[in-house]
Amino acid sequence: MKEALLCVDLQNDFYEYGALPVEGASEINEKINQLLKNNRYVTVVASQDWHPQNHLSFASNHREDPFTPYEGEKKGLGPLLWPDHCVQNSFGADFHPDIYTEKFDLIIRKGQLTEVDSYSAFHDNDGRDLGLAEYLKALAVEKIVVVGLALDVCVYYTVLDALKHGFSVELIREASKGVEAQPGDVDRACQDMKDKGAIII
Ligand code: VGL
Ligand code: ZN
Repeated sequence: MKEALLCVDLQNDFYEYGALPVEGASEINEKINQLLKNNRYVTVVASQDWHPQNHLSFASNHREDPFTPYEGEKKGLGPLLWPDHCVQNSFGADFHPDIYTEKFDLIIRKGQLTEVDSYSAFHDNDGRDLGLAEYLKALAVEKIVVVGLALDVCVYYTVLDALKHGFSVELIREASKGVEAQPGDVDRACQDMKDKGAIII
């Protein structure tokens, strides 16, 4: 079975020193680099959160505090507003310097439209296709191994979309960490991914 490795949002802003820090994020790098170096994948894809400074997922653009619920009408935003993060061409949007990015074959940049967020690497939160499923199917990929940040946000939505597209999905738990904006988010996300057919190892 042909396998792809999908590295979700391994960007400075999601590490301990970043704008939207994920606790323990740097602990996943060694495992991810091992996977990147083993050359068993048909292709290695990385997603990159890539927002304009005026992005409406940023609490600052609503004069609100980060992590407050989004209460507007736009269906491509929410449920939460975030700190400013992964602004296009900023240090925070760069991949972590320790990650072997030379192994990436394709980079999917998401969240570029001001009024729409994109948690999944497959579709934005409005349903717009980012081209990843077609790319993987053209390579006859059947199974996707998923790693990265954040387990309870972008990894979670990416895994659900991968399952919807008919791929087998394996999430490597030691190579992913969550934001846990609400206590229990990581456990709930893992349970839901399992219920929908993902393998968590
Ligand atoms: C993410 C919140 C906002 C993520 C991206 O990569 O999990 N989370 N934008
Ligand atoms: Zn974002």
